[in-house]
Amino acid sequence: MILNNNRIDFQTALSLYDMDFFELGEMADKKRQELHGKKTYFNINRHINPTNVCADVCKFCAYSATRKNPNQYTMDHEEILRVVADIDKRGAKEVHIVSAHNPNVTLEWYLGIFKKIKAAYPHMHIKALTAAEVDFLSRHHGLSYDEVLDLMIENGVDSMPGGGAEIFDEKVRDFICKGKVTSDQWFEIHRKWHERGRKSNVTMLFGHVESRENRIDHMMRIRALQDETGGFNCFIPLVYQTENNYLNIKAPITANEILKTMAVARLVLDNVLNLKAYWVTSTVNLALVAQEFGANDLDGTIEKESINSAAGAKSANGVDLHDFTALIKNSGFTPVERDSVYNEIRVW
Ligand code: V47
Repeated sequence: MILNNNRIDFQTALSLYDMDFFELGEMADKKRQELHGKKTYFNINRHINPTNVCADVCKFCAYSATRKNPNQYTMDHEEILRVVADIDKRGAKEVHIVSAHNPNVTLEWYLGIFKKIKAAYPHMHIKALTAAEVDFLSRHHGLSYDEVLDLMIENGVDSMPGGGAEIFDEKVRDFICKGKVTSDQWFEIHRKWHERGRKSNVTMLFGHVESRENRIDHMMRIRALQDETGGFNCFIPLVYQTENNYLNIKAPITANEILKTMAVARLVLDNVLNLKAYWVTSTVNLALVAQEFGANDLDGTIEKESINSAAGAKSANGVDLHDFTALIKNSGFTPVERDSVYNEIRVW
């Protein structure tokens, strides 16, 4: 297939899946090389998931304590600050803070985390609160989205992660996570965030009950908002992890379908600069291969991760920085440490 520089429409995007696998990979790689050459971005970051107590019930989630996981926890601020002190010493530049929707703690508990981190470590980038959390906090505390977003900024949040997007198709969304932030609300929150001059990411949870059409629809909705605001830094397809949850998917998605989806995303999302192969959900090995199917970002060292590892991902303890950069180099790419908004910090 030869694509000219015109925007890819829905049917063409769908037909990319039927192309020869390697030819599709080459097309995506060509686009990646035009945008980024051989650079693969990563950052030195740490995920903190301060509570797993959740008022919502998403069938794919193994992390929430109200379902199959009986082990509730809520970290106190001192514990969180100890973690940040430790990673700061070891060179981390970003904390990625995402929680469940905990109805038992105050709004001040959520916001105080950011305020205290920012006061003690002003240079630490805080990427925090998914649109699903913003929606929960707004409903639970009787605040508008504008008010919650302004409070986030006041308390030190720098950018928003892309979680809670799942699949935007309403029928699938109702099946996998009825009751939580709707697709329209998810976009409304990110639009408002971008209008404040802030950046965010956007994810897609795939490899469960969704169709290829649903994935393309998901990408097209992202492309439409990005045309308006330009506020998305990065698209992150998250591979569904099958364990300890209620979706009961018997056949996990194949590596071939994951790589095709990466390549299609690189070609369809012509206005989103970065495509992240999130090694946590794809495995490190497949993320390295994804570099040849359009991906130019491998997230980061992470150090600790609770949401995806609860559902079977081998990410509980992150990955060693030197192993990570060596793997990127050995696969023929150039590891470039970036900050949270994609300024280059160091070529490793
Ligand atoms: O929104 C939950 C997903 C997300 C499962 O913005 C699952 O840089 C796979 O959004 N299998 C949270 N995924 C993680 C997230 C994220 C991760 C890395 C980087 C960024 C970023 C954002 O985890 C949730 C949900 O879609 N998730 N359960 C599961 N069983």
